[in-house]
Amino acid sequence: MLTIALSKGRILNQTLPLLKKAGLEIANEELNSRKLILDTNLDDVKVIIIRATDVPVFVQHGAADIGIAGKDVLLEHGANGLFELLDLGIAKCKLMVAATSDKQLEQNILKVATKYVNSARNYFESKGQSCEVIKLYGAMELAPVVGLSHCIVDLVDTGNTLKANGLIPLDHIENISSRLVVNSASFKTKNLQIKNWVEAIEDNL
Ligand code: PRT
Ligand code: MG
Repeated sequence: MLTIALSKGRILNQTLPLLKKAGLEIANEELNSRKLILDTNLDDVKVIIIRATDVPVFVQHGAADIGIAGKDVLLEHGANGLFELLDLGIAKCKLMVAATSDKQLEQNILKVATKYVNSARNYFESKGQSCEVIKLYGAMELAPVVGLSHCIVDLVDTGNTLKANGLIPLDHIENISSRLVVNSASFKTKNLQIKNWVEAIEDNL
């Protein structure tokens, strides 16, 4: 049995067609049901659909053999116990620093609001900039506007969300897209089955 963990939300809609092209289908009744473990057209493959941030956790601990999640989430989680095998090139965006003006970044200790605390800390440390990272779970764009922080680290696609909140994109930290990851133990014990799936997906990208 192979278990694949998918991120619900915007990544899911772009993942299902990729899986279908590789020969894996989930019936609409399954997708629309309240079940958390979904059957597929294949007897030996099950799919679980969970929050994006939980995908690397399930894969790291072997509760799922394969996972699909954003590079943002994977960077934040760390590479412990999992291998990144494929860039799926979907749900693309950029991890960026944004603020009301570039002057805001000129601080002895920069206050940064973000959901990506590890990525933010690593980025500013690598630049030799001292920072205080404030963890938020959403609406990061609000933080500089209400004086909670000097800047934010967040995902940017069109830039419309930043603009609507009076923020400008400043530093580019990382290009983000969704990646296929594999549990490192499963990669050994189920190597052939996993390799076949990865190749089938890759061939249809
Ligand atoms: O809702 P939940 O907390 O479970 O998770 P989530 O909200 O993180 O999930 P979801 O469905 O939004 O998917 C998030 C994943 O999609 C991220 O981990 C990325 O890998 C990927 N992705 C790609 C994005 C974006 N593009 C994106 N633009 N995730 C979020 N955004 C947001 C961004 O945070 C900002 O608020 O969209 C806004 C910016 O968009 P623009 O176009 O206005 O710049
Ligand atoms: Mg969401």
